[in-house]
Amino acid sequence: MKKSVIFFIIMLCLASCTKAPKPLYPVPTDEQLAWQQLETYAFIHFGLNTFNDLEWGYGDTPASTFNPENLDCDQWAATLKAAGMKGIILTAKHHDGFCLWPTKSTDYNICNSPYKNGGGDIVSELSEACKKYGLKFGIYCSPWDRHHPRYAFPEYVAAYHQQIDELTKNYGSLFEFWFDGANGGNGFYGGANETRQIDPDNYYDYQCAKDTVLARHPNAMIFGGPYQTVRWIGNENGIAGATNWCNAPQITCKTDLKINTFGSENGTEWLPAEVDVSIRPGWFYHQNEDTKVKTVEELCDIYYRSVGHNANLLLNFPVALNGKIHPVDSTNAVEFYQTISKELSHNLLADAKVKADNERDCRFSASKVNDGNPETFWATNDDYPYGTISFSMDNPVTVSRVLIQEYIKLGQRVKSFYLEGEKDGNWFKINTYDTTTTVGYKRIVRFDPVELDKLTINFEESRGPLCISNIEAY
Ligand code: FUL
Repeated sequence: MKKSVIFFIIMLCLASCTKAPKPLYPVPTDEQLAWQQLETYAFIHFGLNTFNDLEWGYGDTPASTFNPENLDCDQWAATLKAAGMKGIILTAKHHDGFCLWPTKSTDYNICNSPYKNGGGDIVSELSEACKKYGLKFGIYCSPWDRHHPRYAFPEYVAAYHQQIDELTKNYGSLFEFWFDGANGGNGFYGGANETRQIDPDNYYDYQCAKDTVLARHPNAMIFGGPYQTVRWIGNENGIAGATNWCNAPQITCKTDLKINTFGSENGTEWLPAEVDVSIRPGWFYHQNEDTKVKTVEELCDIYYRSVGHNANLLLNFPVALNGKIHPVDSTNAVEFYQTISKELSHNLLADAKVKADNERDCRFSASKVNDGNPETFWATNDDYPYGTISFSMDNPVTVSRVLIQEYIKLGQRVKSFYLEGEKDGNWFKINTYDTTTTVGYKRIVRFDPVELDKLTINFEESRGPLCISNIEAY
């Protein structure tokens, strides 16, 4: 064939292709997208509180009580890796003000503890262990400081920024920086023993804090404060909203918690949610909670209600007095990961034939939802903000989970959907445990096992044409 004819045919094909749907704002940044793909990572709460059986040290506990005898950050990293965690966030400083690294900002730090005769640096040890085990590393540095004599005055803000400077400069690449939301109240404050209140949105100079973090770690997410790039889910029970938008208004320290939990369909910011929850009742280790570690079943339920509800899961491990993750916690966490991996291991739709009632064109055909490529997606026409997609199996299968992902680079769209099955020509609605409203990056719905030879997903309402990149069933 002549070159000009081939060129003509190519041009004809391109002309007949419709365009991809326009983005429906807000949309994620590349960094937010990469962060959402992490899905599960761990928190470590460890510090003076651990050695004094406290959750919120008052700020007067002597540094000399910090004495882990067999501290082993490799054990933390190895355990958490085996539990499927993609990274670890460490409480470098909690509200009591005690710093786990040799900071120059205060003498209330690890240099004045017996640990390694004052020569230790746990932020460095954990950062190294994370590198060794291929885990990302993040830092929590509490803005509230119940020890510092000048808390609530400008001098503390300078000290806090010095801490942020040290932590962002000396410990390698960070994937997240946590500004906790607990702020002000009573404390030691250098012996003043009083109550001090501040305005969290303005006192800490969060703008500068964010600039420092992002200048050195452009991929890092900011948790908390008025310039956050990811949002708190609004509770510490491990549960994201049944409806969960990444869209939200700009959140400040004063925003209504409901916005944190559900996001907001008309929100103008892309603020994906993070669910933080501890594997024990407390964030720090207490021996009397050795019998209260969350069971594998509870952890799986948390997974489905967080990752399965379009949020990241930040699962906390309170490191014990000996400086290690307790065996009950590690056993349950690893078994939890194995259970979820097993439950979601064999996608029953991988080879199914797919059909939809509306397809934008061949580049956005229904078959894109099970081609294993997250970059391709099924899309409907601009005037079709709904759609039905069906999967036919060669042989009947038993299903109890359906997993759906939107192509969120173009915005979160789906508002409601429902599932139907067909067995021997009889259709039935599938009653799910999980709500079938929003989808976003990921929605997993659970239901009692049903046998079917056809599965249909009816997307009833969407903010615009559908853009679905992946559908799986287990
Ligand atoms: C809260 C803190 O007050 C808790 O102690 C814990 O650190 C949790 C993750 O955040 O706001």
